[in-house]
Amino acid sequence: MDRGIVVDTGSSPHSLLHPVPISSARIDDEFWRPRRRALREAGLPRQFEMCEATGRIDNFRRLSNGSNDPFQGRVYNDSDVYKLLEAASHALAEQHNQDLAATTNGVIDAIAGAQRSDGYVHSYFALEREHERYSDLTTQHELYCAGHLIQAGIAHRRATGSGSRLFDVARRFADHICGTFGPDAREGVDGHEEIELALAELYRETGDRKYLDQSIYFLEARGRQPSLMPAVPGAYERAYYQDHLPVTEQTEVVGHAVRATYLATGMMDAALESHRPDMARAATKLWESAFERKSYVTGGLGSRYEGESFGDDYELPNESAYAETCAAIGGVFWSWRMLCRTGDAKYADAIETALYNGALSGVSLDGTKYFYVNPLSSRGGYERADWFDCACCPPNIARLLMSLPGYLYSTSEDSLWVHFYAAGGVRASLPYGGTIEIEVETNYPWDGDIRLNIVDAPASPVALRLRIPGWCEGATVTVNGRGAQPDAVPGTYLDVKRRWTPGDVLSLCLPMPVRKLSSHQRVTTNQGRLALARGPLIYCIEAADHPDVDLFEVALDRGDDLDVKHNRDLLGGVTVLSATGDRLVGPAGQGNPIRTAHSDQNDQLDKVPITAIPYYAWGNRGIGAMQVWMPAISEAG
Ligand code: FUB
Ligand code: ZN
Repeated sequence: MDRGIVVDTGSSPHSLLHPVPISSARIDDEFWRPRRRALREAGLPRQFEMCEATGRIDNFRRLSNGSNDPFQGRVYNDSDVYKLLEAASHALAEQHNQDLAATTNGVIDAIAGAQRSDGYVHSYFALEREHERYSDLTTQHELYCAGHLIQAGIAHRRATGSGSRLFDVARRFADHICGTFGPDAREGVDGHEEIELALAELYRETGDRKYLDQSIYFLEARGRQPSLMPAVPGAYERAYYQDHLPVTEQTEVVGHAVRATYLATGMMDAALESHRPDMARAATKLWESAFERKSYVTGGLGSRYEGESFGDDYELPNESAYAETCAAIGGVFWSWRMLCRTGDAKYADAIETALYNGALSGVSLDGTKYFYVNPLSSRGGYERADWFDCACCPPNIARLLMSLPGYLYSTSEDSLWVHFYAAGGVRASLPYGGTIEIEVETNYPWDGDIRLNIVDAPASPVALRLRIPGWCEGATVTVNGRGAQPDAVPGTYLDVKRRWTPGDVLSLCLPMPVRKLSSHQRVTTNQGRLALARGPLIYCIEAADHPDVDLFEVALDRGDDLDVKHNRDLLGGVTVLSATGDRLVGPAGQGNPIRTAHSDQNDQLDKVPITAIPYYAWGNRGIGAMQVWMPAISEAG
């Protein structure tokens, strides 16, 4: 119990970093607190209502109440309920809530009632379809659902203690799976990865090696010749399922984006838990492919609607970006394990980008509406929804944000690592002995001043390892008002090691000038364009701030400075960037999409005020156009 985040690498022999449990870290800031509260108080209850209204929970009840009611919805609907239970469990771990606990227990009863006598649980493959069990692992998500049940069970046990009924149900199903699949039993692998990471986590939770072996079996069952995934009607080509090559031979991230991120996450679990440098090597290559050549500036992953998939290198269209919320979240899970194994700050940078941008945009400010697809440009007409037929994203963003305290800090040897900056605090045991407690004061991400107040520390020296984000030039540190360390290199952790005493104050300043970003020349849609960023936030312009302007005619001057102002009354409090931009007006009579090249020079420029808001906050003021990448002009020539 109380080991916190589902990604519990505490026992991982090949992890450099050790986790700090959710309940040992506190987030108490103006940025995360309101949105996490909105999710906890409005979003989670609403998601439970939607699961009820759409028959997702009745699907379980029909197996125990003798009603013979038909199954409702999509074959993988059980997984939405499990992810929601996981989110609720994280919320309960942090703060008890009578209503949430009661709702959670009611749903757990329904699931427990649906478990078959041999441990199997899937509300679709039951009763009239019991005989179809495991008949189509390629497309039917049975082990995917099982994985989410296992993760939910673990989170519930960590939140509530060893008597968790959900955990018992999940473990029995895991035992059933271990007894069914393997080299000496039935060979098989699921078309949607998820069981792999869940079984690795179950190994961490129980110490029973058979779960890790089973996870590795499923990893290695991918990409065999011939495939273990039958090409059933309606199936995609093998690369969609990452089944085109053995996983350790894959070097380019391909296929369905959520599947690909979950696969790499599972590979990293194998690398963290057992001696599998081959898995780590392959996952590292895949990470470079995904994050260095196929990732949006927002941390969005997966550029194609077709197959919800990764595209080619630098294929990153804005308006037709897919960038599913779940894929950005999968990228966080994956990068977190890369970070745990290496301590390399570039993985933390990737997590931060998704957290503040392409994942966070998945939920509305009030916590009750969701994006599935996260474009970087919209002509309007696109808005968040309460729910979806395929509702994978709402509970996924909920479970990520509810587990957020577990991502802020890690420990190693005599060090406390501070990965992400949020007001609050942490009390952590250090592997070399002793406990360190700090209070954090900051207004991050709106400014980069961070104050760490030492509350408690061991008598021996402790290193505070502070992440200097890759975007931050000129960071400075003082201890008790005196300059401590000159070299704060962007994209590294800065070590400040000393004997700390209660009352010591470490101040970190991360300057946050506005940054104008451009794209690699191969990102064709972004040529001649720039995007705005400040600190970890990517900005966009939205119609609501420009009522009389067509956003697609707005350009920014490369040389112009932008004003930076915090507006407490806008969008829950945001720092906005403003400038005088240019409205591009084409030469008279030239409405045709194709013009002679020289006529571009005749474009007229009108001055227009531009206001940019953080990308995560767009779409909270009605339906309207939005742009991240804006045309850039150079008036100075
Ligand atoms: O197939 C289950 C989930 O639904 C996937 O992860 C999402 O991409 C959506 O297709
Ligand atoms: Zn999704």
